Amino acid sequence: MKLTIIGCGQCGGRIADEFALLGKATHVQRGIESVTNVLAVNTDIADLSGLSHIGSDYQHRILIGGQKTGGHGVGKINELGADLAREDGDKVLESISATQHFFEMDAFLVIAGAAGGTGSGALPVLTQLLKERYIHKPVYNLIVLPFRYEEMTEERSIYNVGTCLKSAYLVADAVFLVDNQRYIRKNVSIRNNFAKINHMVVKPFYNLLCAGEEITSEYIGSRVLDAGDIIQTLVGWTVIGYGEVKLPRIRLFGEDKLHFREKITETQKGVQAMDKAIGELSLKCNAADARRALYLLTGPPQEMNMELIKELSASLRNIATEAIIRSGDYPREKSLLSVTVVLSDLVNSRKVVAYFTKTISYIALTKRRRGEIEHEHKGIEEAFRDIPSLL
Ligand SMILES: Nc1nc2c(ncn2[C@@H]2O[C@H](COP(=O)(O)OP(=O)(O)OP(=O)(O)O)[C@@H](O)[C@H]2O)c(=O)[nH]1
Ligand SMILES: [Mg+2]
Repeated sequence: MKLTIIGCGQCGGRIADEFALLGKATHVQRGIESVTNVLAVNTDIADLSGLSHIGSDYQHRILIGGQKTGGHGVGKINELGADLAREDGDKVLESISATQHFFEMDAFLVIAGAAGGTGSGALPVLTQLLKERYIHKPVYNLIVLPFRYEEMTEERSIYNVGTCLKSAYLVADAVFLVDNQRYIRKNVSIRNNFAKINHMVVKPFYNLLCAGEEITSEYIGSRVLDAGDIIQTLVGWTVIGYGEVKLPRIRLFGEDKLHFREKITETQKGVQAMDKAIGELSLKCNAADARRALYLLTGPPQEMNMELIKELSASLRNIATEAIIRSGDYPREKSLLSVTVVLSDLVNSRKVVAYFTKTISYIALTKRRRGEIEHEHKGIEEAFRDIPSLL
């Protein structure tokens, strides 16, 4: 699958930068073009300057609202981020239409942190512009949710998250949710952590994007998971996870056959990789809430057998009880088995509902502070309607 990536704001720009690196890696390591173009869009010149892998020309690092903000960001006001993206959206569309091989790409991925100002506001607006301009291409979002400490110390973050999630849900074909809190590792400074987190956020896409683009016959699986399968799976709230298990190779002397003990553990290893992928999902959620799911098994060709695939399908079916499951195998590794899992079309994501509820409380609180009368308690559907849209 080939993606065009647009990172908005600091968070979105940095994750897009990591995707640009992934694109270079698939090209150099496998001869595969998985990322056709990567852009960063920001109101902040310093943030744009800090990127490493995205082209440094004005068509790849796009400054919006430069005259209004002086290139210094929107200070967490996501309505302003949305307005500036609307005013300068043409810059982004022009840059995209100038992309070489544009028509080879399968979908857009627009990325931002929901709690900030620029990215949170620009993401839904740019998504809408892309949907209007390129009606036949799916537009996906990848939205990063804040750390717990940010929610506690910065009141406005919750409101930004609530309005960003609602607006994105209204326009995007699917929204990947990524919870920063899930990636916190102890004893690492935040600065290093961001680089690490971004790497972990992007890694699950590596095999997923490559699998359907292989042209060398030895790397083509018996069941190829291609862009069509991925597009059919991605709808609404979505999470992604990746897990791998190393394979010790004790070959029988002079033969290319497995020792019988290894053969037994091989299936267990596959299931172990699947369990890890589920354990490492980008947002904690209940797999039974997914209406669609897919998994991709990657490993050495001799490890890919029907038994293993059957076992993995059963293992995912056990937890994603309501989902249509698509799957594929990709014979592309030497000494590890890895599993990538996508759960999509999630109904009642608890975390999302909690954001909507908290956003409503925040709106009520600001109204009370301003001396405006607040109406009585509301159900979630009514609450969803009451959250302002950025579109
Ligand atoms: N995973 C990850 N999260 C980030 C990164 N940078 C910022 N964030 C998160 O993104 C949120 C803040 O959004 P930013 O992207 O900094 O804000 P912005 O879009 O630049 O908007 P303004 O600076 O307010 O104009 C917070 O929740 C941060 O924890 C990053 O590189 N990786
Ligand atoms: Mg910023």
